[in-house]
Formats: sequence, structure tokens, C-alpha cells
Amino acid sequence: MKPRFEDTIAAVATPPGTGGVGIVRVSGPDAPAICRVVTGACPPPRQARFGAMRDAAGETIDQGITLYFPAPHSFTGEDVVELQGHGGVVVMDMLLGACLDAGARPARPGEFSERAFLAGRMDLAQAEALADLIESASEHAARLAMKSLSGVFSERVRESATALLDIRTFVEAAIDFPDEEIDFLAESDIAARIEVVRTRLERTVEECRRGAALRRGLEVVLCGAPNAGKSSLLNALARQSRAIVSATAGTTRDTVDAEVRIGGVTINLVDTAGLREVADEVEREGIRRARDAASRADIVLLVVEPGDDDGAALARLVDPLPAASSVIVVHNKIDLVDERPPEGGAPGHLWVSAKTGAGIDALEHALLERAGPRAGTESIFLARRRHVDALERCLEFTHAARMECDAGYGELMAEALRLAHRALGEITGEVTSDDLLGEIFGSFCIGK
Ligand SMILES: Nc1nc2c(ncn2[C@@H]2O[C@H](COP(=O)(O)OP(=O)(O)OP(=O)(O)O)[C@@H](O)[C@H]2O)c(=O)[nH]1
Ligand SMILES: [Mg+2]
Repeated sequence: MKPRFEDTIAAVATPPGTGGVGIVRVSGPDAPAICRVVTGACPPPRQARFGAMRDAAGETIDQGITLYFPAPHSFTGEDVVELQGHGGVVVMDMLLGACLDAGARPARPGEFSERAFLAGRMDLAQAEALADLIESASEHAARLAMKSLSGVFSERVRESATALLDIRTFVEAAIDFPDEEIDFLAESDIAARIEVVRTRLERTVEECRRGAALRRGLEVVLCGAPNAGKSSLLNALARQSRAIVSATAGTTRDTVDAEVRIGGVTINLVDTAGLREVADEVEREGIRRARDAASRADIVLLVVEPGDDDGAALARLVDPLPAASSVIVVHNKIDLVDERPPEGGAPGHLWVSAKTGAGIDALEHALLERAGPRAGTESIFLARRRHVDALERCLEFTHAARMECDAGYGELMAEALRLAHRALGEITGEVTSDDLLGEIFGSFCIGK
């Protein structure tokens, strides 16, 4: 088989700093030849060989173990050589230098993973999971990353993709034979089949949202009318005075961030300018930023004062508002009134006082409930924003397909289904642009 890449790349695969062992990884068609130049011989496949490692002048740099993994049974699918020396910054640098002198070029960040992906050794979601595994900040996150790396998440996405493909095949066949006696689309159970896929996708999106929050922390944005007590609430949750509080409406202009940890989950709280129609230029910009933050949030806390109309009017000001499931209406200042929550509470509504701290525990609990690790976390995926976006787009297109199906527009339905199918392909990397690949692998570290 002809190698996909002509050039051979090399990088230090172990973290910078000192350690017992440091590894230089070399991948590409010249890896065995480079190994022979640096160590005098290339060991038999997958067998450790001990010996000296030398620079271009023949001076011994270090001595250690060499391993050779011939294509295609290696991480990248190419010929790979690993030089294991002593883990010191200077030694590793010299060893890498020797490999470069022998004909390798320095690897770009993530280039080993990128080659593994292009060689079909893993799909895109798995490559990302690998980066997440290495970077995971908690044991929990690591376990979830490992799950994605082993392909469970990709498998789930592919199941939906296959189901969509089946539907597409059927629909396109029906369009190709318009003269058929039977009206395929009307008689078939296409609408029901689309709904089955949608239900499954919705569950996956939900599991990904939780996972995405675990991976990078949950983004919680406080929105509401001026003076509702958003800044006070941020301070109460952060247990420190981060944002300025005053009785003057329109105090907060810029967004204010505070990072808090609740039950092992990192939560980025964002306080925003009070939403109202009339405002000076600075405040208008503040409101624009507030809306912007709300549209990107995992959870919006819609802060309302006693007597407000449950935030319905406000909700119109925050546009586009994220999915209904991620909004919590927080009735603040309950210390001022006798307003009692309805018997048994109301879903999506909480009653608190930023001043006395009443109800703050329940609010924290509600945030965790929507994000954190809890019983049944086995079913969540440590997904990335990119995956959630693609899944959501797929859901939109399948919804459109459903509408066209009901309206009897076969061609339009076929197109919507094609776009839905494509969105899923972006997750595993079956359809990707070079730009996207560059962006994804560029965020990896060198040597990976
Ligand atoms: N009694 C009482 N007063 C509160 C409570 N929360 C906030 N306040 C008061 O309400 C006023 C406004 O509070 P802020 O936290 O500045 O309100 P905000 O929503 O950030 O206001 P803007 O930044 O202007 O949009 C201040 O005088 C606070 O002391 C509460 O739970 N109870
Ligand atoms: Mg404020």
C-alpha cells in the first residue's frame, strides 16, 4: 500500500520537564531508516531493543529502548518508531534533533492523531476523545472520555445515521418512480420512522449536553429586568462580592464572570445587564452582550422580582432563548413578600432570596441536577460543543423533513433528510472540511 504521506514526522511524545523516561515518536515511511541512523539498527517489529542513540556527528546522546511498529499496525497506521530515552528537556531535545537531522520534520500539534484519523484508525469523535482523555481534569471525565474513545459515542451516532440513510433510500426511490400506482410516501410509515430517529437523537443530545458541561464547565447566565437582583444572586452563589450591587436600575453594564464549583462541577456564572427597552448607548451594548451570553448558555437563570409576570415578557427580550429545558425562572426577593411557592413547587421555577440566602441551596441543587454527575451518569457522553451543535442541526433538519412529509413534498423531504444525515457525518468525520480538521487537530498538543 502506498503511504498517504510522503514525509515523516517526529515529536517528543512525553510532557516537557524531567522524568524517568522520555519518548520521541517518529511516524512515516522513513521511520525505520531514521531509526537505523540514530540507533544503528531497526529492531524487529514490536520488540524492545536496548542501545545507544547518537546525533549526526556520531556522538552518543543517550541510551535507551527502541520500538518499531510497522504499518498498518501502529497508532497512525504508518511505520512508527519510538525512541525511549531518559526524560530530560535537553536530552529529549537532542534526540528529537537527531531524528530531524536524519530526515524527519517536526510534527504539528495533533498531527499524529490527524494521521491516525486519515488512515481510518479512528474516527473524528474518537480522536477528540483521545485529546479529552489526556486533558481530563477529573477521574469521572477521564472515564467518560475513555468511553467515547472506545467508540461507544460514535456507534450511537452511526446508528442514527444508518436509520436516516434507510429512510433516505426509501424516499429517494419513491421520488424516482413518481408514476407508481401506490403513493409511497403517504402509504408508508415514513413519518413514524422519522419520529423514531428524532426520539433517539433527542436522548443523545441531552446526554451530550450534560457531558459537554462536565468537560468544560457549565455556562450559567443570569438574565432579567434591571434591579431584579441578578448581581446579588451571582454574589450569593459565588459566596463573594464579585459584581456591584445597587438600588439603581441599570447598574451592571458589562458581563461579569465568576467561577464556582458545586458538587464537583465547575460552573461559570455570568451576570449580565438588566434587559429593558429604553437605554443609553453603553447600556444598549450591555444588553446586546447579555442576549449574546444567554444564547450561548447551557442554563439561563431568568431572575424575576415578586409581582413580575413569571418572566414571560422578559423571555421575549432574550432572543434567541435556548431550549426551554435550560431555563430556570428564579423568583428573587422572597424575603420582601409572603409569596409562597405553589404547593409542591412548579417545574422550572424556584423561589429564593439573594439577601437572606433562602433557597440558594435549592438553586445549587437544581443546577447540579441539570448538569452534574449523578446516578446514571454512565449514559452521558463527554461530548464537545461541536457534537452538540451537529446533533441539534440534525434534529432541526429531521423536523423539517417531518413537516415536508406531512405536506407531501417528497423532494423537499429528501433534501432535508440529506442535510440531517450530513450533520451526523460531521461528528464522526465522514464529511468534513480541511478547515474543520485543521481547527480540531490544531488544538491538540504536539506529539499527540
Ligand atoms: N430585599 C431584597 N433585596 C434584594 C435582593 N436581591 C437584591 N436586592 C436588592 O435589589 C437591588 C438591585 O440588586 P442588584 O443585584 O444590583 O440587581 P441587578 O439585577 O443586578 O440590577 P442591574 O444590574 O441594574 O440590572 C439592590 O438594592 C439589592 O440590594 C433580595 O433577595 N431581597
Ligand atoms: Mg447587576
